[in-house]
Amino acid sequence: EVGTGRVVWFTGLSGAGKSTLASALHAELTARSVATELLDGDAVRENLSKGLGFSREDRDTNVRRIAFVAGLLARHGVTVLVSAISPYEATRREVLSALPNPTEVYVDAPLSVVTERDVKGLYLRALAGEIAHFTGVSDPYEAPRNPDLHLRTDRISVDEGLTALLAHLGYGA
Ligand code: GGZ
Repeated sequence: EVGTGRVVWFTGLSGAGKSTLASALHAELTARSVATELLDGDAVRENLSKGLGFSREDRDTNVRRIAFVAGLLARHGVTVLVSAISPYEATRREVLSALPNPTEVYVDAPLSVVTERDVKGLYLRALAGEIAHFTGVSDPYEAPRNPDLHLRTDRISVDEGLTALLAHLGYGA
């Protein structure tokens, strides 16, 4: 094994704030000269996982691909920030347990809040029945039972979330 990489895995509903927190952490760690890479659900699905849908099988394939790449990077000393809904507990357990220095971050906002925010209008469409298998509406989200860090994004600001992350990961504020 080369270096001391790690994987910070953000899981949660669409619109809960995974990407926002991961990119804030990415900027902060980069400013501190920590070699950091971001594997974000959206970018992954446009490239590495192009063509995959949202069945359980496709989501699990997506999550396993992300974990595979994260592992390669982490083994070379990179701090990898993963942002993906990753709704299935068993699959998260499987991939996280195989990664070096994994941290599971549950980015948690109640469905009522993400539905209210509805940044991309996806919840409105999902609730209208226009998007099948939409996480939290017509598809499951299995919340982590024992996350390393649990961030209630309806109660704390992005800045407070970032501070909690930095502290948890062992970086001063
Ligand atoms: C959930 C969906 C769906 C369905 C499209 N269910 O907020 P977004 O828009 O930008 O992020 C969501 C993204 C989810 O992709 P992930 O790769 O993170 O999911 S998983 O880990 O389960 O593989 C959302 C959009 O894709 N999106 N359709 N049906 N989210």
